[in-house]
Amino acid sequence: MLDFSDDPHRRYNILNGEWVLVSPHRNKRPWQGKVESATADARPSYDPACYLCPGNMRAGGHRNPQYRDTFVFTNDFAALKPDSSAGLSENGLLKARGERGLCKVVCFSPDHALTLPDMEVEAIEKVVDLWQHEYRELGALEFINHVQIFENKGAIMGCSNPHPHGQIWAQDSVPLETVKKTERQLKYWQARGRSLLLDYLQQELEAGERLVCDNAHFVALVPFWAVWPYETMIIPRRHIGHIGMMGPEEKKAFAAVLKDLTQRYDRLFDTSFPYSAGMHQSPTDGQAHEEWHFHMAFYPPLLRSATVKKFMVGYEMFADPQRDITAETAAEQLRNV
Ligand code: H2U
Repeated sequence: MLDFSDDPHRRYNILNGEWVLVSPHRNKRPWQGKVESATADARPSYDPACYLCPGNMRAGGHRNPQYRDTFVFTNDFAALKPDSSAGLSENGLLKARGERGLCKVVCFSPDHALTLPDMEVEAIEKVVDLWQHEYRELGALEFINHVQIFENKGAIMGCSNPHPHGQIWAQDSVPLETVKKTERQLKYWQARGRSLLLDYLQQELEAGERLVCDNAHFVALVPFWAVWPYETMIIPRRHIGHIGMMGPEEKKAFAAVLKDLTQRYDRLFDTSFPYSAGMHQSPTDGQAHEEWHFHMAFYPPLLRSATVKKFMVGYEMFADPQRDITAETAAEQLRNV
């Protein structure tokens, strides 16, 4: 019988079909790395040099309005453009495809000093409203088959500006991670007529050991197959395929669980916790996608303090991802902070 807290083992990700190597016994090895204390990050509520603050100039001569809640604009350095040429280009073994799309930047708050966990639930709800609106509007465009909503938080994650904001990249093609998740959810849906992720959630609610926090409509947990040390996932209790399907009570509850989870992150290492967080949801390709179950994943890079980061290197670059601290231990720590 496998001892999850001691034996090296691999765990299977039911959503994308990948494996992660777990080496819990390595937690007993001595740590001689450097642990630095995090520097306090006090910021003003308004920064005249910030390109996201209300009333300020952005690149290319655009001025932000005096927005009071949220503000969305087309990225001035968009990775995708709506009018670029589409179509396949093939030359022997060299294959390429023109890609059309749109990129937007979403300011969560006019207050430069805040982050999601500092914001009031009512203010986060306005961000959820905006995400919902953008998913619907962008997804309805004829050439948009996938809408990726995400937030990069913290300089350590390559975020260029501490002003609370996220991004949306909407495009013609469905990216590989969503293709993989669609395939597995569809297979399960066709075989059993049930949602893969909802059945998974049921099993996690019964087990309890990987749960972090929850409310009437959402559960946050460390997935069994988590790769990043403190990776988490927010799963709705109802079978909804995308953020466009959330009702008013669900949006409120989603805002509340976002605050709860990110506050726990901040308390874990007493720092403004960096992460990349993103929603995975139904593609907007005109299909019904009944198999899809919305979820939001958080991939934080920190390992054991505000400054000790996990590097995905060596074996992980060439073979599979690997972790030492188990999903169960990470969940327990996040539950207890
Ligand atoms: P990050 O949070 O990942 O650094 O992204 C901020 C985005 O803001 C980035 O994609 C855009 C950058 O292109 N941006 C503008 O659209 N206008 C500006 O004036 C500066 C930055």
